[in-house]
Amino acid sequence: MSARFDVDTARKDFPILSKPVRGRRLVYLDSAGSAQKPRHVIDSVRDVYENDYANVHRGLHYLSERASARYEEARETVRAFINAPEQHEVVFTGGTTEAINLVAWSYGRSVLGPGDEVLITCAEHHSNIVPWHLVREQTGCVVKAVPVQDDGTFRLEDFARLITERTRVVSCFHVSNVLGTVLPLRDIARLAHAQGAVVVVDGAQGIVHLPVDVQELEVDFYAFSGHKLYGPSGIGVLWGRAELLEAMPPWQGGGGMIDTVTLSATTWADLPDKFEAGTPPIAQAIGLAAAIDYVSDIGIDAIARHEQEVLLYATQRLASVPGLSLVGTAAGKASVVSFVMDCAHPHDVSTIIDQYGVAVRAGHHCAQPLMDRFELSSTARASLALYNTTEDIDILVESLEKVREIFQ
Ligand code: 7TS
Repeated sequence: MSARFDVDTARKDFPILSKPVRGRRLVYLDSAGSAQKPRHVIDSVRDVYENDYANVHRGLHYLSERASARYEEARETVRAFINAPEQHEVVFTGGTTEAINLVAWSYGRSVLGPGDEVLITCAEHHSNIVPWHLVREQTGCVVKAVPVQDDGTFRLEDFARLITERTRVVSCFHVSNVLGTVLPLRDIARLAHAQGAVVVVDGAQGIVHLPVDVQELEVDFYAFSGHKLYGPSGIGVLWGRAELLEAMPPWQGGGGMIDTVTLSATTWADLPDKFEAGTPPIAQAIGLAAAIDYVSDIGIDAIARHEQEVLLYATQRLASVPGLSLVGTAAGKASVVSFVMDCAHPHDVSTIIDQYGVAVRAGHHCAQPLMDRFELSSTARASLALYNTTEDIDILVESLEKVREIFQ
């Protein structure tokens, strides 16, 4: 792991960053939406298709064996990255959304009954709200939400108050995709476990900015997507404790997840195959492993330190733009900066600064309950990745000055 991180060198690893946008330098500040890909990932995906591609776990021929071996090596790479105890606890999914749906449909539907409680927070992405609403319709469970303070902070005492003996599941983000707030997962897990509830973590943003050790966090499930971690889209991970996954029924049926099938009955395969029905995202899993290798080579701590420097700079510069308000200023937050301007709607802000090559996301960020809480319909959001620089922030701030000139 390198102690010093050189952002200019790292930027050269990402081919897209040197392509002009509207004739200007690309300032890509939408990595919370999806991150750009380093050449190492792009090359590894191409390499699979050029050299080692076939369906996995089905053929006994050379290419199927090669593809299967690489697919399973990818699982080991993920296991090591999150320090999961066992390789078979790592289930490949299509993304965070599918991973949370797996937990909701399989675990949730089997343990939840009328009046049982699922505790989320008011800042969840819709993918950690809607699956629980769907399961509520089937089970009669109750979905409650932990409130947020004005600065984007969550109070542990609110978790303590809302986790009761009726709570069966606590499902919450690691890093908020709107506020950047980091939740104290281990403290939450201890409160939940004391009441016999399990903890599901939406790690879509957490895995990108923080070192994740699922054993140290003491959580029960951790879900994330490849595409936000510099890997391909269409691949994600659900890690779960073996004893929980083993007791859970499959939620999708098909090839690859069975032990035996007759016309009248099916028995399931062991973990992790039980939860991987159908042809999995093969090249994508291998590409995700390449992304993890890339990130691990630089060092997630070095990346986090760099991002924190740029975040501090961005926070200070944006706070000095007249009429701009930051949404989410919790201490220790990760690299997501949401803001609103008094002179223009976030959609207009985003459209105008796009003319200067600046890509930010504007909208509700799939977190409508959080928007309601702050009485906003949307925000603009600059989200950072390892390749962002203070120069990117300077260009962002200059382009926001243009917005002010237009609207005032
Ligand atoms: N959870 C969080 C916290 C997220 O930020 C996202 C995606 C998801 C879940 C869903 O991930 P997926 O890969 O399954 O789609 N967030 C965003 C975003 O903030 N802007 O675009 C996508």
